[in-house]
Amino acid sequence: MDTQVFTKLNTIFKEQFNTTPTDAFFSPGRINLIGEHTDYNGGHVFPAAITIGTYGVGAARSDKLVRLYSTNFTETGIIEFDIDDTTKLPHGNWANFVKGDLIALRGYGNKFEHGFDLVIEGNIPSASGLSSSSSLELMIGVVAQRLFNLKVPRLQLVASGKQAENEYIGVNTGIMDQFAIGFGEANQAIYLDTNTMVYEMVPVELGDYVVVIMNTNKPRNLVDSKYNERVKETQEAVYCLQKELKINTLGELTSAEFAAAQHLITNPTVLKRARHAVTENERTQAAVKYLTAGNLVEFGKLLNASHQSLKDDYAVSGVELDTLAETAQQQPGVLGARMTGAGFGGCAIALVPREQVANFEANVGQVYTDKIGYAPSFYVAEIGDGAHWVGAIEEVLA
Ligand code: GAF
Repeated sequence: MDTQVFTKLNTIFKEQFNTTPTDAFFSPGRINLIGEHTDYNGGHVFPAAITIGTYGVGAARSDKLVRLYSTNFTETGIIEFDIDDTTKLPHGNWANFVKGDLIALRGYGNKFEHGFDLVIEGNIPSASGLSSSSSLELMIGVVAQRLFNLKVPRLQLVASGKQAENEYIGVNTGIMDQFAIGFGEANQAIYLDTNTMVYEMVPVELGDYVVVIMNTNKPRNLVDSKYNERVKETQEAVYCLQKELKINTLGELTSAEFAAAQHLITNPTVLKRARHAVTENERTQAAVKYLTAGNLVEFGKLLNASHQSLKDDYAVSGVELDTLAETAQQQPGVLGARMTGAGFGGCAIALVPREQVANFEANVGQVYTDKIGYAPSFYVAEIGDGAHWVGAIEEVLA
């Protein structure tokens, strides 16, 4: 499969750039098992890299040009700029993620003495909330490592991706997506405390169950502005609580501590947002314990509770995600289901008995199509490795 994609990209590279690539790269997408909208609140997250993602073939240049081509956005053709040029491309241009990432990497003192050519192709469904943007950012990180021979720690690639998102694109995301894509390993999820940045790899052993990804296929609008609104609301909650508590983030509070101090938050909307951040952090810690102990039933219940909280308190769900998650929760043998990622469309996940997957997809698909007017898509999630250099092109194609 990979060889096929790289063979195709190798041909396109030659057609578009009239030269040959030297190296092949892959950067995955991610799902988040639980711990949603906690990463910019100093809480815990539990994401995993998946086997779908962004493929790339590239080569260093001797001049300072960067030339980019994506088979997913053929209408933009080749995008070309000087590697030192920081001017933003028009809003929505995919290459802004590349530029933003290069700027962030340079900010860490990395020197780019020359440019590069890169052809990419992603198989993450567009606007699915499986983090195609972080996948691209980390792709640029591993391309830079290889083609500029940068000896940078992986965490710097991760931080650069987040910085590109926050400072260049203008969405105040946390670090979960880039971290999952930077540090992912096959069959393991990452239990990360975003307050301390201490993390642990946790084997995802699901026995007779699989994680099914359910895509709403809803065109996503306003995600960025709504996302930034949630960031502000939870920051406001922290300011209110700081009148009496010595905290910097909501992730520092247990739900009992929060309950005792919640009178300090007078705005009912802000109160609900904060309650989600605090309770979701606790659910995440408990969920990891249950998964590690092999208690999938309790793990699944926490997935359901997470969805409820994201719907009622955090208001980042919507009729499409609710229909998928709530219909999934009622299917035979299903242990739990919830939206995954930022929300407002995108994907949900469900813990489904392997032998029930076909029935599950048929039933949930039918209910969703009847209610929403178009069909969802389903994929069985496979947890894969983080962003990496795949190899020298001639070896990859051999
Ligand atoms: C998006 C963001 F990029 C993440 O940082 C995280 O906040 C997530 O939404 C919600 O949990 O994917």
